[in-house]
Amino acid sequence: MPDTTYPPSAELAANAHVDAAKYDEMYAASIADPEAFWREQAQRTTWIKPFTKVKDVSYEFGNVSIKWFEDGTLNVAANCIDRHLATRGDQTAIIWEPDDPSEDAQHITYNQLHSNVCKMANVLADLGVGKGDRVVIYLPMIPEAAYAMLACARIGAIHSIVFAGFSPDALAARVNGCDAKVVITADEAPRGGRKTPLKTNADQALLHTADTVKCLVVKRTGGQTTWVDGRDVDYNAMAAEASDQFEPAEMNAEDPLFILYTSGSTGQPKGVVHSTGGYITYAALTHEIVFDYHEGDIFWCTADVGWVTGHSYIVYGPLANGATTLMFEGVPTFPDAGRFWAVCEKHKVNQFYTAPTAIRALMGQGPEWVQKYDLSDLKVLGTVGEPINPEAWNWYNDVVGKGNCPIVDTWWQTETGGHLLTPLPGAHATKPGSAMKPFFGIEPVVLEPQSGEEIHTYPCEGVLCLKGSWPSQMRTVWGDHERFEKTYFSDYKGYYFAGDGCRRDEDGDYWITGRVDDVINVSGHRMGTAEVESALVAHAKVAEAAVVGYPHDIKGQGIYCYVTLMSGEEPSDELRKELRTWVRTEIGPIASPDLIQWAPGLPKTRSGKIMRRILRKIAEDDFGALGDTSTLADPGVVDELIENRMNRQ
Ligand code: 6R9
Repeated sequence: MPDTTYPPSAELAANAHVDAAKYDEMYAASIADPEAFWREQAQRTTWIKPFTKVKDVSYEFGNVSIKWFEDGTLNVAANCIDRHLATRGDQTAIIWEPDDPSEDAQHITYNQLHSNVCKMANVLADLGVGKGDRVVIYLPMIPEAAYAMLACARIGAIHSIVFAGFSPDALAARVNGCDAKVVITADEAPRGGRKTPLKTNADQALLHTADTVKCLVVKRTGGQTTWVDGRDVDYNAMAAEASDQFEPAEMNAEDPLFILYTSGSTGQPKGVVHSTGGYITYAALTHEIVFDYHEGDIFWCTADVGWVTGHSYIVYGPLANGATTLMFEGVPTFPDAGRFWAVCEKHKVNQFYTAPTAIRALMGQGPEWVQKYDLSDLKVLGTVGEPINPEAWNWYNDVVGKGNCPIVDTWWQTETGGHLLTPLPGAHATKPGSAMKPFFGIEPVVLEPQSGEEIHTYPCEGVLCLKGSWPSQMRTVWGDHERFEKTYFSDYKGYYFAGDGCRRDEDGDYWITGRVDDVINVSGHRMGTAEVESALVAHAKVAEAAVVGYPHDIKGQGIYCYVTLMSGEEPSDELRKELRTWVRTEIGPIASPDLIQWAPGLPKTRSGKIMRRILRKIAEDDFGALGDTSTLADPGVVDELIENRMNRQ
């Protein structure tokens, strides 16, 4: 528990959408009568046919079904664009800041957004994309990424964005996973002064997909790409000819808006499916309330649209609110460690939303990089993706916010579509490291991990679950509803199980303690240890591998791999290098092992299960407290691993 809490300034609280009294009143109302609360909140969405039914939800294992506003119809692109045209057609919708600061930024108005999205929709329709079809988007952080998302929404097609840092194999798996008709990519993705050959990656991926998949190529750098006639389509040439009008499709509230693949504790990433009506309502509401967004503000979320944060808080939430949203192509440290603050100054950013890993990396570069810039337009700071350590929180608060900007530490997941736990900037006295309070309509519970009983005492610690539903909850796993139920509704019956542990303090505020499953969080990116393990064992020289997270100063967690080689293979530095490259090509650079330890054997139970708990302790150098090792088949393995742990690199 910190000694200090940080209340909002009187001025901010007075002008905020929600102050302390209003939070209490609205939260209580949202729990007492969720139907009435959400019926009213959903009026912020423009419906073609208004809904009559608010929700129909069952968390009963074997029969899980989640529906919101189910008889309403709407179009998300019309909500994000068309309805703003009469009042704010000439207002900037998207500010685009390129990787290289010497290149011009772009200001795209709502009118221009409309025309560009309609053109993209016409191009996709020409390629045969219709309602319900899947489109994979594999693009850099360029305006066309937002056009592509909204063009799909306009048509009623389902987009699935694959982060541009993913490898051809990962791309192919996702294209095949959802049977996409089209992959939208670009020639190259500039990032941090380097260029990723996106089209070349797509070419490799498309060798492993159906022959009918088309590849729509956006020109970004003009770099050379090979061209497959009949498959590849030049976006810029088509768009130049396309009409700038496209009638938005009437979609049911429960039609899928997008699929986003995310890591779980086992096997292949799963396709998280989000709905149309509930998702847009919740993304817009949380964007306005959590960041206290006001008319005319410039909002910047530094995420990539390849992650859920970019979906909800670069594109859908802000645009549904008629906001000005900043889209940044680059990285925090290029051309130098002052880039974030240079962009804040240049575009007069009012709300800034980033990840703890970026804050920690910049903190290490010293305060002078921040102090060089005028950050007086900043009002609210946000963080997301992993627990933020109090040291980084304090630096963010003091050096970036100058003690004047409330920090919203927002806890949520790909699966939740929007923020679930967070302080509100005008309402709560924040605590460094705490995600604080439930958002409206959210009922967190702390369960005793073994019994699954709700803990009602304060303070307490356990696993974090949610009682009841909220509009932007994921609806299913694409093509595998059983997996959806098993992952989220089987361990603790009657609840949504988030996979995180948490503490609730004496004031009732929540502190996320991290994942309780085999998911690790590397620089705010989720990774299943099983994914890295299967990449490693796919290498011809690897017999077995076990992967765990360990504390890492900048990344939060690093990837620690125990590798057993095939008999006859010798450990070497070259092999280590080879395995790193191997994992990077199998999954992508974000999965690159930080440490590899050669392990002649792995600690296993008699039934053959790897005891990761022990491997985690050794990785953390905490082998004095290994706990119960009596079920190990061969306890000698553990001593060997401890003795030889210094061979990790
Ligand atoms: C939005 C996003 C979800 C996992 C989640 C948790 C961790 C996210 C956090 C946080 C502590 C926060 N997480 N926000 N942990 N404090 N404010 O990150 O989605 O990529 O699906 O990751 O990230 O462990 O379960 P996603």
